[in-house]
Amino acid sequence: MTSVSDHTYKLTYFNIEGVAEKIRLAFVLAGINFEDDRINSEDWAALKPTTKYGQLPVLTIDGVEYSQSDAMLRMAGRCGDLIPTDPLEEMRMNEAIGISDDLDRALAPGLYYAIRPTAYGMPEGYNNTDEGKDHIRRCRVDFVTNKLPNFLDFFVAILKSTPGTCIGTRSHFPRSHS
Ligand SMILES: N[C@@H](CCC(=O)N[C@@H](CS)C(=O)NCC(=O)O)C(=O)O
Repeated sequence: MTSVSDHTYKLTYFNIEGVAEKIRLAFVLAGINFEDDRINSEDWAALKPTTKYGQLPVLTIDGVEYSQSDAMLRMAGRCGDLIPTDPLEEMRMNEAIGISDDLDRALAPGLYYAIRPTAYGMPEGYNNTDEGKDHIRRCRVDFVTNKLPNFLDFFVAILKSTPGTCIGTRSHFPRSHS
């Protein structure tokens, strides 16, 4: 790939943070100009079948479409010199990303039972039943009471163990979750 500024970038995603915010932030940190293309759910129905995996985000570079948010994050990091060159520092960076992914997984049941119960083997409309509502409430209480405090402790420990930025002596990928 030639210089970052020789290319055009369009990041297409929903108008939420979700899995794209980390890429938006990495682009900003990397100094890469990009079109922040935010679509609404009405437009998504028509767009979905045209995407490679039926999912967003899609990153379009010079008219070519790429998928998978972590791939985009690492590309932005590589272009913006945000990835530590030292392999051990890079491993620490990936460790932090890994624990962030674990947080996503811990959050997911309380989110997806509510917005797409079929993704978790429940019938359509489960989220509107008394049983479903109680299930969602219990997942969320469990997340906030038991899981989130552990993750916050992990992140505090990571931040305390590093000077200033996050890993090593340089900035690294930001992670952001809705
Ligand atoms: N592993 C993929 C996951 C992408 C994903 O789950 N996208 C969701 C939004 S966060 C999506 O497109 N949902 C709409 C649908 O599946 O119809 C990534 O990180 O890019």
